[in-house]
Amino acid sequence: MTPRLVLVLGDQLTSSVAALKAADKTRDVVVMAEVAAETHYVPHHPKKIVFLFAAMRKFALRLKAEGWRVAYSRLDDPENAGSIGGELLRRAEEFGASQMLATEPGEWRLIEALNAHPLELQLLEDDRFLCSHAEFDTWAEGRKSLRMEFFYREMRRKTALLMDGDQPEGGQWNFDHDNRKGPPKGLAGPVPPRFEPDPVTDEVLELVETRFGAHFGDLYPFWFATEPSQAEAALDHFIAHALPRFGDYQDAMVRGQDFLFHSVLSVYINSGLLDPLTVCRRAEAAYRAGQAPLNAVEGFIRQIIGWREFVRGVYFREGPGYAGRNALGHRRRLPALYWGGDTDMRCLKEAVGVTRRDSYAHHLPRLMVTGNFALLAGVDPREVHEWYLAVYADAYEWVEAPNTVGMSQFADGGVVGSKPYVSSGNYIAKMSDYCQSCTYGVKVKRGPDACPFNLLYWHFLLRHRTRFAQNPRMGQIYRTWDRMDEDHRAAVLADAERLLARLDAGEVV
Ligand code: FAD
Ligand code: DLZ
Ligand code: SF4
Repeated sequence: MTPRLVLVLGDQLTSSVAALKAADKTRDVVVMAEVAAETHYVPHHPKKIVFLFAAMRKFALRLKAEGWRVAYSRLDDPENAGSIGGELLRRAEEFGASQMLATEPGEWRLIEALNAHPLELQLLEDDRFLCSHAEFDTWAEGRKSLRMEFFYREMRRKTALLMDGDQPEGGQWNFDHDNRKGPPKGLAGPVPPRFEPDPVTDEVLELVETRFGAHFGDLYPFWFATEPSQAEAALDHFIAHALPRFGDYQDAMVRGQDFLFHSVLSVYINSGLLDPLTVCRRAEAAYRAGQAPLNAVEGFIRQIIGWREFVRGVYFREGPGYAGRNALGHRRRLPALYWGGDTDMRCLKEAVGVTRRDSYAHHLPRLMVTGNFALLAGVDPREVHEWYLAVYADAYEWVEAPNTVGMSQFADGGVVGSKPYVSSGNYIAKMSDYCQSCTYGVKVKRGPDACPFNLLYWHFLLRHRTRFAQNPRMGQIYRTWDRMDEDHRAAVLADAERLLARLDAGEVV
């Protein structure tokens, strides 16, 4: 029998991925390829590229050890065709194959490329998720709006995680109101384990240093796990040292504390090194053993079986044009400070700083600092989306786009969230220690020293008054504005205009 090609992409690194489960070890050839097209469609952070290539190379070695025939293409192989489609054609010729098996990629871009490929394709749904496309569509059908909370309850019932019979453990589904504590002075979390690069990773580090030195982001020190046993050690460490306080300080941001009590596991879960349900069961076991409180464990599990599954459902249901949406008509260029340019805003300096160092930032800097600022300033959501997709090691479009285009930029017009996540400097001051060392005054409402978030907050709301004034959760904000002194209102808007003009002129803000 002629062999079939079995495509395994860089974020499908587990033997339980659908295409491998459907393949025949004695007949088929696994195709894995490091290709320029995937590294360049956005300028990925060098740490992300090292992580993927090192994890891919090690996965290929494990597959070979298990008896698979693997055709692995390195980026610097002279015959490398430069794209996934090109490599499939080259391997088809080499092995005399005319058919291929693939697991559905997490980006429409690649799904479309595979569907248009001349080889005969069997495309299998990625069943590493709890909720299939059909199940999500059934849940979503006929609903006026999609709300994560109701979807999440379905997932709790389906998995039986934190259930007490048919009731939620502790008598309520969601303990979010316990999870909004600002950081007390001196708050410090454990540092996630760091893994010394081994010879495989060292070789990739050299390659990436030569080829991607110009991309935004620090290559060294490289500390990510690149194989399942290391990722499991990172999970163990999180459960023992950070999970107990995950809930309390989920929204806190502290200078010099890049991770606080967050798990830093998304990079491993999204690439296949960790199984999401196993991660949740480990967290639940810690609760049942009295090692972590319910608000922490429920909050953590909700992120994975709730938000993670929900945004994936939205991405696939909304279709290929989703990442290009721009419901608010925002057109501003992304300011240079996102790529490491200078800024006087302490919060942005911190958020971009950790992103540059570690290809990571936890949810709050992503949502309430870089995301909030881009939305308030009216940056083109396409540019914002491409930035998030490039700079974070956990970013693939299925999860990044609904979070950025939807949750953070409201560019989908309200599919992911019912109202935009915007705030003035007040919220950042409450949840962080950033404002204490900022050039701007968070309590200053206008004038050159005013916190830019304070100015742009009102500018945003007024720009979009027609759209948002009718939103029942936002009417009160507009009433507050209307009650302010007229001269004050005019001064705030004029200052905001000046600030935006300075941003457009490339001045340091
Ligand atoms: P923890 O806080 O420890 O959370 C535990 C796990 O829950 C995460 O590992 C992740 O798997 C899951 N999770 C938490 N929040 C979300 C969410 N909103 N959507 C999906 N999964 C979630 N997450 C990505 O995995 N990839 C992205 O490209 C990505 N882009 C984002 C862009 C923006 C603008 C925003 C606001 C959020 C984005 N997120 C993304 C969601 C979230 O910020 C990250 O999952 C989280 O910060 C990863 O760090 P952690 O592993 O320490 O998470
Ligand atoms: C992100 C990425 C990068 C940078 N490089 C590769 C690669 O060379 N080969 C590969 O198979 N996958 C890579 N990936 C991940 C793919 O882009 C990913 O599979 C899609 O984004 C779909 O989720
Ligand atoms: Fe950010 Fe404003 Fe606080 Fe400065 S004062 S850190 S700009 S929120």
